[in-house]
Amino acid sequence: MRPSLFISDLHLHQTRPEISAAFFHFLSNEAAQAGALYILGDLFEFWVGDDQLDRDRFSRKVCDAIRILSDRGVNVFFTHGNRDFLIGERFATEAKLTILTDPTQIRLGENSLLLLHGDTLCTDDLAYQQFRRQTRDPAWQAGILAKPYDERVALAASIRERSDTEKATKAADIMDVSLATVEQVFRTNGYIDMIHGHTHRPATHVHMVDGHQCTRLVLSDWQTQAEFVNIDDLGRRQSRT
Ligand code: LP5
Ligand code: MN
Repeated sequence: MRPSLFISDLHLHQTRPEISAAFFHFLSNEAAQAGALYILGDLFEFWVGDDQLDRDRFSRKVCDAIRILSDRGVNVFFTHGNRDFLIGERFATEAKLTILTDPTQIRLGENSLLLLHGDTLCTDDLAYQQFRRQTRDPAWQAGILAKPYDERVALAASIRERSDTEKATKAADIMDVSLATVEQVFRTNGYIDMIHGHTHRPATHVHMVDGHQCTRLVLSDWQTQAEFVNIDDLGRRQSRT
């Protein structure tokens, strides 16, 4: 059996050629040897709707590279991030991947794992949670998707700018996960281990929750090289780069 690989927070964009190169290399090497690839959100720097595939050649190239991986027999899964929550069924079909709800439980060998982007754990960041509620509302999304593409790109840039301005004034711990929320998520999901990204604080945390030992693996964002976690078919973690 081939292992499962987990990645998140690549923030792919044509202005980050070194990360794009690392991603394409990863797809044709490590990922091509895997049984499954789980992309846990923020694959793209931003996504304004699936017509981005027609309007942006770089996005099309990423989509095609994922489809080639899928055609090689690797099962590809995707969870929405806070940058690419507008990825839809057209992208999924053309990239030949499956969109997972957040959170999703999977089984690897003896072990179950909970997969999520991680932004839902950051409940102390009230401004972000308000933004999240608004942007995940299907009516809001339909209104946005009805706007012209160029307008959506400009809107995304202005939200990015405002987000960066607001982040500069937020305390660092506000932007990390809330421990109480993490414990509650372990509780409601039967104390299985979890993997998430979003915080860009790679680590392996062990939590004791109601007498259960639970592991929370936080994926790294991609800065200069491929960053992935490899879990074998028995559910054992093999390596981290
Ligand atoms: O992204 P990151 O990691 O730097 O920061 C996040 C939170 N910020 C966000 C916003 C994204 O960066 C921007 C997403 C744009 C792409 C989507 C475009 C598609 C829709 C528009 C196109 C039509 O998620 C940041 C968190 C941080 O993680 C840590 O968890 O703190 O949260 C914020 O900064 C949120 C701000 O506090 C509030 C943002 C207000 C924006 C208001 C715009 C109103 C939108 C209405 C538009 C009609
Ligand atoms: Mn994120």
